[in-house]
Amino acid sequence: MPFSTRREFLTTAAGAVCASAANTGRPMNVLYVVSDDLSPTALGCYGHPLVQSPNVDSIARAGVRFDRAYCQFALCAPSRASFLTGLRPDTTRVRSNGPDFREFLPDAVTLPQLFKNNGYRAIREGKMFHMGVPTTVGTDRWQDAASWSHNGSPQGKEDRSRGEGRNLTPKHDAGRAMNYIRTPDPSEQADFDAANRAIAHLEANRNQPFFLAVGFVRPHVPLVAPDRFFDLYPVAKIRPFVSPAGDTDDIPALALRALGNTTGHMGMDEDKQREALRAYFASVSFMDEQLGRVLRTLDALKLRDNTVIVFQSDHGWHLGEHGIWQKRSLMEESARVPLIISAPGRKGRGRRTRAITELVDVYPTVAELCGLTPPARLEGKSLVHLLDNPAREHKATAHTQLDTPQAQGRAVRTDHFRYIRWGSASETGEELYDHRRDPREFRNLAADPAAAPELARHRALAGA
Ligand SMILES: [Ca+2]
Repeated sequence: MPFSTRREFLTTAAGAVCASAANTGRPMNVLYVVSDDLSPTALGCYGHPLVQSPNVDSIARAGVRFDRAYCQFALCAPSRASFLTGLRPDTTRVRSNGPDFREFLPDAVTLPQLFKNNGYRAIREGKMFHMGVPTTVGTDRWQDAASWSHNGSPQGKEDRSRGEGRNLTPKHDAGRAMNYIRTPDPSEQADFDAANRAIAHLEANRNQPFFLAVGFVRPHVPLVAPDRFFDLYPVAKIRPFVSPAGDTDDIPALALRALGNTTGHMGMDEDKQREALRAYFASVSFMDEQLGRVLRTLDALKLRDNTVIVFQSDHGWHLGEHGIWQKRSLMEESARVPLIISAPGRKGRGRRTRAITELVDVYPTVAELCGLTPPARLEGKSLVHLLDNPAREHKATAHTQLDTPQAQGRAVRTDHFRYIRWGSASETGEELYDHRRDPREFRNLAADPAAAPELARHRALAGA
């Protein structure tokens, strides 16, 4: 615990105890930002050569960038139920985009709820728990009212937005179709509204402790962004991902079936893939600009020195690697997430960590940074030690799950390997990738006798 003197512990308006920022004596606030379906590979600070994300990058300069952070489930609802309760999917039992975690865990204390219970204003604007995009944008379905002092649902036109565009994969439903719109007016978008609302909350709560959660829906499809963001990415500059010939030949048939209709480039030829990438990058930059408006207000109100900022996604996203797009895969591109944490006074400022970490670790981390006592049954491990010393190790394994109508998948990531096991009533399949030699996971070693010892070790690590 970084705060030693009693003086640094303050009582909140409601008399609950929370930590204060050492150098301000004010309670430690939280700005918690989740960008939906954001791949770490599509951010400037994570090394993308084209993508412009100056505001996300600014958080990385002020905090620690996690290079090997993994989600617990490669799908919206299960992942969000997991990191917001601090419990793994097998505990929340949310394994699809349908059930509400309260059906199984009525007494869970969620991350925002912990803050609310400790006298904070716990404020939601946008997608935090599951939200069907575009179908339930603007509603508070699944948003767990018990977690919030304010439960806000920004409005957005989504695929009903004005502007030019096209659906590159018309056979897919609205929540999956690679549909994009170059819209003339940003103000019709939920993320623009979310930023407006977040700014108003910062101004209204500048003098009291807040946990402000902002859930941006971009770059989840439909990929809607103002024209000028598309103009940042001329298609001639965009290079679709090229996998080696026969790349998917060694992926188990059950795995390919489990991935469903987001393989084979979703039927998009190279030109369409370029258009899809452009629209995705434009959506990332549009989201980034909304984030920037919120950060500028935080700075204008001089709140940065006593505010923890967490920026993350809910899971990764394929951009054509192995011919796969979107989420619902257990490969590195879908399991790995962007995670950046900036906390006042931490020694790791501006550095990155390669420690193996999980999104289930975020809850105990934010609680510790604010001096709050989290529920005893959390299943993650605080990352605070990495914010002071990013060179340290954290965990030996990261676990990601995926259940689809075709199969159940379990993956474990270790320092050098990714192991994936698929199972259905009648079939199984395994994948093992050596990240030292094959970071793009082109060669499945599961059938390679030379890899048998590592296969056995990872089977055990993946558990039952
Ligand atoms: Ca998502």
